[in-house]
Order: sequence, then structure tokens, then C-alpha cells
Amino acid sequence: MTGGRILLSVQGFNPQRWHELLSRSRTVVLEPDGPRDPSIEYAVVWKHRPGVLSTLPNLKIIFSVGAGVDHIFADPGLPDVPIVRVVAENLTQYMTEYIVWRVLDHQRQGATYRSQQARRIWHEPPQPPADAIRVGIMGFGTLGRAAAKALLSLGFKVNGWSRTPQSMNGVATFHGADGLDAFLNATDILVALLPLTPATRGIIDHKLLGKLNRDNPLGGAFLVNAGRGQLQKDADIARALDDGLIKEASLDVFETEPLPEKSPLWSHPKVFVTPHAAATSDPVHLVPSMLAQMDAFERGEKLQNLVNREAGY
Ligand code: NDP
Ligand code: OXD
Repeated sequence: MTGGRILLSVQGFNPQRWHELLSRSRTVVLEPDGPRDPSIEYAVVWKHRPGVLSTLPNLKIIFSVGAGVDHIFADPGLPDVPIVRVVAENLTQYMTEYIVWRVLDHQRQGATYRSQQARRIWHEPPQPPADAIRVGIMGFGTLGRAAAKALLSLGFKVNGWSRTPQSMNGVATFHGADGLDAFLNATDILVALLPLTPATRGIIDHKLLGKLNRDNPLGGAFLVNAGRGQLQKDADIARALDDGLIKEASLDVFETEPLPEKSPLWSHPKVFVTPHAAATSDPVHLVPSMLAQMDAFERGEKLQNLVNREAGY
């Protein structure tokens, strides 16, 4: 086998399938061959062992197994080499499905029907149409824009909030700290698809949730977070639900994962919990593009989906 060797360093899941697929083209190792292993040129990582990358003198590219790269920046000794993140149709499709599912469940009052069913109650509440509901997508990038497109096609009104100015036909866009309050005030269902960076950590707190629009046909505001758990303060969400600032929340991500058994969010009647499963990274779809990028890089071509180190995503 030719070409640089790959270090596969992951935590929290079994990397066997990644190993198998990457190994079809290149030599893959799970640990360097001793300190300062010169044979490793690429690293494929998810929450890698901190410090391990800085020992590799010939490391050329770090590939994230996911779209988010906060797990990479968590390493204080991160070497200064390009970082490539996941941008892939099938991951985007999974996330779009999750967002549409959760928004529809809130709009169509799934929680009310589940509670009625448990009590054998036959009652049809008022049904606000999609075009009476404004969904605000915080993080208007690859995933946010795809979700917006799907929601627009269902008739929802959509707002988008980003760091820099963005636009999309049919979407009211806002950006930066100056645009945040106007975005929140115009939002009934808040969807968080932000990356975790120093600027976004803890942004979804009690104060922010209080700025959402509650005067709408659903009779309250809603939160869907499928970005990162540390965007939110779990305790503030529970308090905002109890105070009535928000009516329900769909949470795929949490400050601590797995969500601790003692967290009140598990049993909160207004919270829908999924275990960081909104959009899974499927190696069958992702490994070919990683290998193709390694080959292209060795031919002197430009890398795709590079992370902006300064912005942190
Ligand atoms: P992108 O980089 O394509 O988009 C990120 C968006 O967030 C951009 O619109 C960006 O603004 C905006 N943004 C970043 N920082 C700020 C800020 N300080 N203020 C306002 N807006 C900001 O990322 P993706 O859409 O591909 O992914 C988003 C996140 O989704 C990932 O980082 C990851 O954390 C999460 N994710 C979660 C999964 C799950 O299973 N739960 C699966 C996959 C991803 P601008 O447009 O100006 O750059
Ligand atoms: C990702 C994730 O960042 O799965 O891709 O969280």
C-alpha cells in the first residue's frame, strides 16, 4: 500500500467499520508506532486522545468524523495543520429529517396527543397551519439552510441567523450580535444548528429563551437543539419550561453526554430526548470522500470543506 498512513483516533463508538473501510486503500493504525512516528500523515478523529496529534512530525491533514469540530479544538496541543470537516449529502439529509420531524411534532401538537392518548381523551385542539408559524434557524450554514429549504416547502415561515450576512429566497435573514434580538422576537420555534465555539458556548440560556415570540397560534415558544449541547444551559431550559417561557423542547444534545441518569430532562413531560442521534456519520458514505481528499492532496489539489481555524468552525 502506498501513501501516508492514517491514525484513526476516536472515542465513544466502535471504530471497526471506519478501520475496515479506510484500510482498503491505506494503512491505518489506532496508535502511533512510538513517539514521533514519521509514517503517519493523516488523522481521522472524533474526540481523539489529547496530545497525540502534536507528536506526529509529518501530520498533513486532520479529518473530523463529524460536521462539528469542537472535539478537535478541545485539544490544547492541536498542531497547526489543515482540518477538514464533514459536509455530506446523507448527513445533511438525516439532519433535515430530524428538524422537520421535530418542528412538525411541535406544530401538530404531538405532545398534546400523546398525553390525551394516555388518558383516552378524544379531542381535536385548534390546528394552526404551517404558514402561521415562524421557525428561526440559529446557524444558517450547510445544515441550517437545508432544513430551511425543507420547512419552506411545507409552508412554514423561516428566519435564519448567522455570524456573517447570508441570504436565501423566502427567508428573513439576520446576523451577528446586533441581529439576534430581532431574530428571536420574530421566532416561534427556535432551531439551533450552530457550531460550538467560544462565541456560541452557553448562548441558549434563560434570557435568550425569554426573547422568543410566545404570542402565536401555538400559544408559546419551542426549542429544538441539534447543534451542540454546550450551546445550551440544561438547567435554564428546565427553568424556562417551568416558567412558561417555552412550551416544549426537543433536545438531541446536552451539556454532558450521555445525559446523566439523574438529569431532570429525562423525565420532563415537555422535553423530547434523543441521544445525539439527529445526523449520524456513516463511514460508508464518508470514508470514500476522505480517501479521495488524501489522494487529491497528494496530487497537489486543493482541499474541500476546510475549517476556518480563526472562526473555530
Ligand atoms: P456550517 O459551518 O455549515 O454552519 C454553521 C452556521 O453557524 C453558519 O451559518 C455560521 O455563520 C453560523 N455561526 C457560527 N458561529 C456563529 C456565531 N458566533 N453567531 C452566529 N452564527 C454563527 O455547519 P453545519 O451546518 O455543517 O453544522 C452545524 C453544526 O451542527 C455542527 O457544527 C455540529 O455542531 C452540529 N451537528 C450536530 C449533529 C447531530 O447529530 N446532533 C450532526 C452534525 C452536525 P456564517 O454563515 O456566517 O459562517
Ligand atoms: C457531527 C455530530 O458533528 O454528529 O457530525 O455531532
